[in-house]
Amino acid sequence: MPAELPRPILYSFRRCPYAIRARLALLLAGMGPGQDFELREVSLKAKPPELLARSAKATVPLLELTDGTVLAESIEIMQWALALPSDQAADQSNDQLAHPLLVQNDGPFKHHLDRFKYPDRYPGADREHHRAATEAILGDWDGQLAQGWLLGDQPSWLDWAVLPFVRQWHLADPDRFDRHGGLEHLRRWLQRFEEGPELAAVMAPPWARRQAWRSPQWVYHLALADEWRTARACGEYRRSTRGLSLEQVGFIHASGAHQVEATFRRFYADAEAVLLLTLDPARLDAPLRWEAAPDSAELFPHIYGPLPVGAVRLAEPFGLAPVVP
Ligand SMILES: N[C@@H](CCC(=O)N[C@@H](CS)C(=O)NCC(=O)O)C(=O)O
Repeated sequence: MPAELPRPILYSFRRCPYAIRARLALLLAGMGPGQDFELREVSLKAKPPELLARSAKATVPLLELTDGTVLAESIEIMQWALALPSDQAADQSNDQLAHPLLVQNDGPFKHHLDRFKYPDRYPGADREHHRAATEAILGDWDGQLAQGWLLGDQPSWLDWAVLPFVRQWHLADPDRFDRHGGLEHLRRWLQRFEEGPELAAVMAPPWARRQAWRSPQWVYHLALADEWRTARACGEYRRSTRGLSLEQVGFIHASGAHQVEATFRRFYADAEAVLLLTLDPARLDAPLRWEAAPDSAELFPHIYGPLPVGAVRLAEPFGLAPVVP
């Protein structure tokens, strides 16, 4: 079999507006996940070690090029994908990062949007104040959209960069957005985006998945949801595999990133509520050994002791995607 050529790697998060703008740019540039780059959907609650190793801030999106270059800002990814000029020294007007509307979007608009959407996450945030601040900015943008798009009568990188954030405002309070006077141009602009094929494409597989990418540096365990609930209540998990305890087997069965589906098919396919636990080996107290299963030469991770709840980075519902005939 011919060796696979190295491809850029995109770390992304389905709902993140910065990641959406990066995926849109890659789509518009004619690139696709699985072909032109590898897509790694990330859980922001458990960022994979590979992402943490690439950037201290470890935000998504992040694009790692095959020569090791790391693009850790969504606008850099857009510049790269759309081959936008990015030479600040040559021409200030070509520097997308400095565009006043982008600066306003990524700065004050995003600041107020977050506090308007999630006032509970920001102690002391006055939702009405932040809503009014975002509405004032939207009103300004509406004036710019008289020609249809932010930079004229054709869509540009700036529209793709800003639209995912305005979409979030719409999702936060659809009734108010739809009734608001003075936002007619902006509503038409957003509606075209929300109903267009580009957004639909980048929000669905293969561009966006609901399950996180599995790092080969972690190990995985399939658990019945009620057994995991019991473990959380007492601080440690003591099941080995379906129907057998740690005491009966002597270790807890686990899988490597590439083995989860096969394990699921063998033991859990008919179970009702199955969770995939993502385990961080560095947080285990007991020894972890890769050992051959009794009837095969394939090595599996075995944990020789109870699993502390704190070693589980993620617990997500798991099932296999239906097979498309
Ligand atoms: N300036 C960055 C911002 C990216 C960003 O903040 N992404 C969020 C998700 S929407 C994130 O990764 N948050 C996780 C964190 O900050 O730890 C960009 O444009 O790419």
